[in-house]
Amino acid sequence: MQAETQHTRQPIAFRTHDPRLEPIAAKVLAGERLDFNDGVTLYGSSDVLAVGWLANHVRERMHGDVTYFNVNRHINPTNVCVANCRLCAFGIKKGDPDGYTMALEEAWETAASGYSEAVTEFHIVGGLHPDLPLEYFLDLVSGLKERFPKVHIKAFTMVEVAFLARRAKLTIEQTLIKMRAAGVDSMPGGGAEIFSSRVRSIICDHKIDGSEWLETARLAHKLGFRSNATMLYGHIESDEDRVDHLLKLRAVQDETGGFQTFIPLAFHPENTALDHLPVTTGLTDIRQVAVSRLLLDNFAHIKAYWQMLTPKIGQIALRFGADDLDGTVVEEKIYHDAGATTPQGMTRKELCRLITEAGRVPVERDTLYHAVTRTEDSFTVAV
Ligand code: V47
Repeated sequence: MQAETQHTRQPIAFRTHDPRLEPIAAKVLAGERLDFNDGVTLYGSSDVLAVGWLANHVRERMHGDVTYFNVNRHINPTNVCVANCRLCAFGIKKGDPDGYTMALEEAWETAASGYSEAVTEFHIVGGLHPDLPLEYFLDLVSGLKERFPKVHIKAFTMVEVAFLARRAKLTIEQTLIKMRAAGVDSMPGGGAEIFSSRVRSIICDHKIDGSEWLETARLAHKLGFRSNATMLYGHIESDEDRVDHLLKLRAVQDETGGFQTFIPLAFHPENTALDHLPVTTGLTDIRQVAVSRLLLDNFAHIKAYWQMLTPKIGQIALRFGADDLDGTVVEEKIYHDAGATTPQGMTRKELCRLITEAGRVPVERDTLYHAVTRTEDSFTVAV
């Protein structure tokens, strides 16, 4: 399979009390692709440990014990947003006193604060601001590149790219080319939510639809950008919607190979219009990581985003299919506005302890998964 590198492990027999998992296990052990029905069965199985065992088998086949992490900093230049998505606690309408928009100098200063650990990546996403022109975002990025030339800039979701293109009356390609010229190196995976139009029309009807998200990703990959992909789960979607989402991503990946990492995102209902919904449970989160690893056979990496999962569940996810624990982050807003009680950031030392105590080997990476070697406050990247 495209993304796999082989690691040798002692064979251990697969065991389950759910006979429906037997044929799926046979496929997984033979390195065969799973289909839609297999995905639904994995979500519905009563034997979540067996599902996890299979995902762990694939994860170890691909990465052995290696677990990646990176030192990044999130920057959210504005929370003002024209969309009014029910899923979101971050976006604020223009004119609301809780809205903020950083002046460029302020955004650059934000980037500089918390820079002491030699950040290798800026992760930049924000609201769909009704007035900020594309040039603001291009200047933001080029100013960051000027000040921090070694830092990889992972910026703007497919939703933001499509919005900025429309506002600037440019095509998606023209917009992406301008972004690249300004210094955008790759793109984060947000805004994918769930591709099902039924669900999308309820949780985020103001966003581009699923096929536009996928098409924007496709165009970005064809221009040479790598990007991530996400899925928001744990709200009103069905198991079939989740499988459909994963298989649509897998199909684009077959075509472009441009996705690096998949990040399942658990819905946090607090302070959203869907606050009557319960939060996901630990086993739902863990199963989601495992099913993602099993269905996305052409994605090299599955990320456990500890900010959303909590550090404890994030650590357990490392034995259920995840090979990446994101990240040091520093000041996360989107989940914390939606009630996340996890710390805003984590040091490299803390991340390494979580990984080591999970029986894994921590490897610091840059955004493109090159190993990073550190000396005090600087770093080199093995390309
Ligand atoms: O697109 C918004 C989600 C995403 C809520 O690419 C919510 O490396 C839960 O995409 N509850 C932004 N989720 C975060 C994101 C991300 C995070 C970490 C790494 C990467 C990467 C990408 O957060 C949004 C949306 O799907 N979101 N509101 C909420 N109330």
